[in-house]
Amino acid sequence: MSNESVMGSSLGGDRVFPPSPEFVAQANVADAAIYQTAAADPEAYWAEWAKKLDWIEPWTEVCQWNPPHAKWFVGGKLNVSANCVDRHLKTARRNKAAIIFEGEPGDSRVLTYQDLWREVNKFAGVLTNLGVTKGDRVTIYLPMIPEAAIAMLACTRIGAIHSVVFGGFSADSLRERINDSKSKVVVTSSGSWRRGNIVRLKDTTDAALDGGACPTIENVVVLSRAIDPTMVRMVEGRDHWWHRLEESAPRLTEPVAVDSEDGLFILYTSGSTGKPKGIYHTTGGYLTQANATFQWTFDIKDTDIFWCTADVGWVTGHSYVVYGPLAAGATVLMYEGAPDWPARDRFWATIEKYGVSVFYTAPTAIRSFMKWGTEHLEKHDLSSLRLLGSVGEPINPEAWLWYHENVGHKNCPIVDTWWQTETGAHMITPLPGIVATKPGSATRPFPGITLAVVDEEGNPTPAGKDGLLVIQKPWPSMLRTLWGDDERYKNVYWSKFGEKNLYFAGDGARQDEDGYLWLLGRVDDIMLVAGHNISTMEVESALVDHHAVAEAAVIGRTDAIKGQAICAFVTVKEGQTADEALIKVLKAHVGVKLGPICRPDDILFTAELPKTRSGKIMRRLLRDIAEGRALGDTTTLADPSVVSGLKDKYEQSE
Ligand code: 6R9
Repeated sequence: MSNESVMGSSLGGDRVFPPSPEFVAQANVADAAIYQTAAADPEAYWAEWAKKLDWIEPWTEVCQWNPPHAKWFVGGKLNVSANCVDRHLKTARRNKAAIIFEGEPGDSRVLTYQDLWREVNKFAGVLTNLGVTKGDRVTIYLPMIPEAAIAMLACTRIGAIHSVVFGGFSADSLRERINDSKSKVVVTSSGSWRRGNIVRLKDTTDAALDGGACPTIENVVVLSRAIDPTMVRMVEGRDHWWHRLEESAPRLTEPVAVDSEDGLFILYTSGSTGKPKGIYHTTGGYLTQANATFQWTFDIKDTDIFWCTADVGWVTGHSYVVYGPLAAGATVLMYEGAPDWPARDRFWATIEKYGVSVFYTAPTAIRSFMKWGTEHLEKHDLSSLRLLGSVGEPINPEAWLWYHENVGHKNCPIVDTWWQTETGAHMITPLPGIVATKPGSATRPFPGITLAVVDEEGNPTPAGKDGLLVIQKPWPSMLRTLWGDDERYKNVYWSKFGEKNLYFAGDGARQDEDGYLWLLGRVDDIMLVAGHNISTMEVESALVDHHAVAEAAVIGRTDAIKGQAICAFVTVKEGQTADEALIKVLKAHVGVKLGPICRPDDILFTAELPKTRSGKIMRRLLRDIAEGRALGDTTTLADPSVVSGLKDKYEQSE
């Protein structure tokens, strides 16, 4: 990782986009001195943010750091649902929309803060009646509907720890997560809508539980959606309809006082090998940083309509659909279904329908929109938008510019936010009123975050050199451990640099002369070609830069001479011909953009790339294909047929 980057300004660092004077004039943060203030005393700075929450008992110490274990706001007591709901009722926000819901078939609902308060109270009563108490785990397996947020908040009201499992996961994945967390209750729905089809979540839940496969589960709560309730199998004594349970539940449940370091949630992330990691977050620090980053990164005002397209099954849905927006008293939009249903303009129609002002999505979605063409956007008035965000993967400069021009009509700042399930909230992102952006760079750490790019020994790398991203000081919303496996927690995140106590994020990065951070993807994805470190991300960006290319995934395959050879899997835009001539053109294009060393050795065209269900490209599987190995774990793939198809195609091309 210590080699000089061979790529110069290939990531697009040559263009700088300062915020407009109009944006600056209204920005929540307009004075760059905040960076120095926060850096001078991060604990004092975070304590100021924590004070913006309602505490039942004050903390006695801001941060206790016994590497690698941190405690924040030690001794403080609070309740998350009281912070996300009750406290807004005392203000003018009482009748403000908390959640605007758009169902895939076009059904729509608005819950004010008062409505949300009523629903959270009732469902907290349901959970209590089922015997759930403080510290118990509840698995939530729901689609993107308001009840997902209601169930999460109801858990927090009584101090239960939730484990949300993405509604697209299989019975096996659900079972593994229920058993690892030893949940008492599963909350699910009979069904949900996806691309005009009904997803039968209750059937999957049954498949996970049947035959006593989840011995800790005592009750299943089923919300009725999309399926005639008489057609849903209900197991006597175990399964109960949500609305029936509410009939006999108390209308009010007082929020319990929870210790700042009591558990808030577990969220499983799939490691590249082995069983999923149960990322464990606690209460006070998490809520503090979710609230802070939500308000500052997105420059949130009371008048904003905020739309984060992530599912609540991912951390982005936890922090920026539920906890950040509701702690801040904002209005958040939740959309149930697919971006291309009933047509490819659904997102733009939805932005127009509700007047969305801040829009937060992922590069994988942006690349699909690019592939589909701009005619879908042109049908809609997107002038309500004032800020755009990106999360999940490095955003290719080409995709950034497309987003800027076609969605942001060239006057919305773009916040490219780097963070992880483990970090709980944004760690690297521009503050849109004070940081000029560069397409492809997540810019600089959020105030109060101390991080660096280092070499294999943990020493900072000079500007322009590739290295490893590490976090140097504990931060409020950091994971506290891996659920039930503290040894693994220490090994995965803290062992690489030993005594230096640096959090190893697993991502490659580089800092430029201006101190801007460029994320290079997972370290496992960085190639070593003839002694040069080449980031898969940069070759992908060079390919996507060509007008014919929609998306690219690049991997290094073992090569006897060069160590690794560069192998690219490419999808083309609609109307482009994928042929031998284009392969030649693309190889030459990358050679010119990045230098001859970066020219792909092989290019294979494909209709789809293998992705995780949260939209990240699974390069590990592409390496398996290119190196002729049996495929590794494919359970987190969105569409397993994509890889098997690719494997056949690759073998034929050799
Ligand atoms: C929030 C989320 C974390 C990994 C992370 C990195 C990649 C996320 C990124 C980004 C470059 C960004 N990642 N945001 N890479 N620029 N803006 O996605 O959490 O699902 O745990 O994934 O995603 O590789 O390490 P999670």
